[in-house]
Amino acid sequence: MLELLGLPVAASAHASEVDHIMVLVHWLMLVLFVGWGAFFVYVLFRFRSGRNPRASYEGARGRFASVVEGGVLLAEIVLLAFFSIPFWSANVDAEPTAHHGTTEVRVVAEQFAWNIHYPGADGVFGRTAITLVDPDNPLGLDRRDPVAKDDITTINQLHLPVGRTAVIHLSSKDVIHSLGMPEMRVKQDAIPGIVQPVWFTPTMTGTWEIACSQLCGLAHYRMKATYRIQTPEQFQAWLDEEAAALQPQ
Ligand SMILES: [Cu+2]
Repeated sequence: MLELLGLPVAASAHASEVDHIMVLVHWLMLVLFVGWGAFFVYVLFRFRSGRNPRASYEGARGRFASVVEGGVLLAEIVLLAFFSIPFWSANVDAEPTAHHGTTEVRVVAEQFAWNIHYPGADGVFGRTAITLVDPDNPLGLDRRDPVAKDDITTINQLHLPVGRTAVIHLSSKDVIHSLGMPEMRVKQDAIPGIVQPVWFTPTMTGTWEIACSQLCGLAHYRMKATYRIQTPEQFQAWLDEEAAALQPQ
């Protein structure tokens, strides 16, 4: 079943669990589709006008329909209670489980780009202010703030190391966007006024695309970024390179 769904590669620690739930939901949908489809064809034949010239005002008799409905309800309750809710509480609601520490990064969505903000060597995000936002400084980062001096910012380029839990502090400057990272099995709305943590642990290196997953305006179609999962050494080398580029010439 998993192959039939044509899902992208599963490249994060929780991905196989998401896929498992998706497979279960699709099995239920398949059973319902075939079952209800067969019932529909049966009804078309059984209650054809040739045999039933007058409409019945009593409707269906017998308890078959309620038993089937009860079975569908039960299957849905099992999916929710034993799969979806436990998954959500362990992978979304819980504190991030740090695998070899965490990589903290801010992602600020705007029409129509993804602004990425790393805290730099000191591990502390510098101050940002809406009054400092301009085309050269889309994050509004205050470089006069001592802890902001080493901060690294990029546009539409997210780098993360493999095997380490990534915590993305996601927000938006204007309208609702959505951070979609299919290979990580991550999708989270970016909502103005809310900083939403998103966390996951990449398990595979590769280069993929972040696509905005909420229709956010006329140029929504081109609101995409590249995310690159690298070995810790490659990631550190990239950070060093970016940090070196920050030094005044
Ligand atoms: Cu968008």
